Amino acid sequence: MDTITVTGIDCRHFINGKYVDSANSRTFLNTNPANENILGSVAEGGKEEIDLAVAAAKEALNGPWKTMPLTERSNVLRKIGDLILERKDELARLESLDTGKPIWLSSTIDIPRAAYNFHFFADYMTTMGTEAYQHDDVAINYAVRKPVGVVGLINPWNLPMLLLTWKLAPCLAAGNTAVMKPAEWTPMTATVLAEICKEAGVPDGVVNVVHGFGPNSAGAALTEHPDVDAITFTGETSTGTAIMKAAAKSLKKLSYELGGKNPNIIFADSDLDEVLETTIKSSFINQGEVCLCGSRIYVERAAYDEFVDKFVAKTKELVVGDPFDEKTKIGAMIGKEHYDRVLGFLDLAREEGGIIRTGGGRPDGFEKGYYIEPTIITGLDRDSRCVREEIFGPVVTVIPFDTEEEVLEQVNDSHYGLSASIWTNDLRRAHRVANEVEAGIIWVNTWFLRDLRTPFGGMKQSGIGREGGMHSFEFYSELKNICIKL
Ligand code: NAD
Ligand code: 6OD
Repeated sequence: MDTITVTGIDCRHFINGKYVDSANSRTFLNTNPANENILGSVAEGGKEEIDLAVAAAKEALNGPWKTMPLTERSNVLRKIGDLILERKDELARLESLDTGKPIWLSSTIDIPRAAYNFHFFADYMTTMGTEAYQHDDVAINYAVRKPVGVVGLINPWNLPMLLLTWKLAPCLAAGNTAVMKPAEWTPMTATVLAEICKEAGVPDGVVNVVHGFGPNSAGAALTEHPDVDAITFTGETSTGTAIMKAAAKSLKKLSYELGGKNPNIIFADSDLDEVLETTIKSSFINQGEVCLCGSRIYVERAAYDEFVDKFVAKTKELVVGDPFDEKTKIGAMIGKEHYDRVLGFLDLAREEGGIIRTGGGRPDGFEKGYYIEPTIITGLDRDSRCVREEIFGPVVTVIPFDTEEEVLEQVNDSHYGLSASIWTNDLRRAHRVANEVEAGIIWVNTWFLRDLRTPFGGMKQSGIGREGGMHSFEFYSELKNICIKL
């Protein structure tokens, strides 16, 4: 079969330490969203390949991985991080080819953070303790942490390597084995990651990759497999529902990082220059294809006109274009289907009476590629679909508010509850509002400032469970209580 040819990346499945073709030899095409050129073909996995990968992962649970001393396992994780950094330029290039994101972004955020995920958990895993209780001279109880077992990692396309490593590093730190199902649009860095794990000393069968689609394909086969003990999933809320149904048959442990419609709440007393600089990022970075992007912006009326004028002016300066051009701030959307969906929301905004203050469609000068201008919409009311639904593109709505109570009521009127940014110089108000906003992650006077020890995840339909530091360990391990009669 053909393999991805651009950089010689082999996009067959990686099972039990080896590249494997699909049993039926089926492949699917991988396209560069920036110019619509075909990059190569990828093996299309299904039930047979998932069966093979899960069997390898199950067997590896009782192999050398099980008995490897903690410090050695920690060193393996550290080495994975080192090897990611050694191949940083190559990985950044692959990530930008697959996703259409600007190369500056892959090389300064996606890939360094992927390495850091391993370096962080290499250290963190050595600090984890458990509890012990003595009951007079009668008994002593102590808890030991065991791996959950075979974990299925199902990944989206927006931050492919960053999010896959965010799952894989703690999964391995806790002694599990993994079957990874990368998003069908972004197969390349997952394959390289599996190779890197092998080179770093991860025994065969511990890390496996099966490429393919979601429903009726590799994703569904993984979620239905009776020997998969847990699924960690990042993606759309509706996919989360389908996975939960499938996983219910064998009562798998689930961790969900899902969609969001995150509010930015800007009070008039905040430092407008700082607000603007960060809001440009929180609105448009990665083409707005970050689950944490703030796409509903609420501005206190006293600052509204000034904010909108300056925000529009700064947004017009953003260069949209070739991801490999250093001037580019905004690259291409992931693919045609998503591009059409986002354009559909722009049409809807017009129909719903929205005023497009800048952007609003495809920029001039591109014959190929899925480019969309960064777009600011005002004049929409709270029931508009553009204000309520996740667009996952470079599109934000701006709405004025008069009181704290009013803005909180609007902000919380959503099925989503992933993150929020609050901008104010009043400490009491910052705390009061942060306390009331229904979201799992709240930033005050900043955005996407990450400390990997802290709980990460969403409320309501934005997620189930938390990851990060000990929260990741809670998910990727089982506590066993041992009671010894004295
Ligand atoms: P998606 O749900 O369409 O796909 C994600 C993954 O799930 C892919 O690998 C896909 O093949 C697989 N999949 C799809 N249907 C499946 C099924 N029935 N069974 C098993 N697997 C299945 O999501 P996407 O379009 O790749 O990503 C965008 C979405 O992800 C947005 O909603 C975004 O908000 C969300 N997201 C959330 C976070 C977070 O941390 N909360 C982070 C990144 C992205
Ligand atoms: O920073 C992280 O750990 C994380 N999970 C980011 C998610 C971004 C969503 O698109």
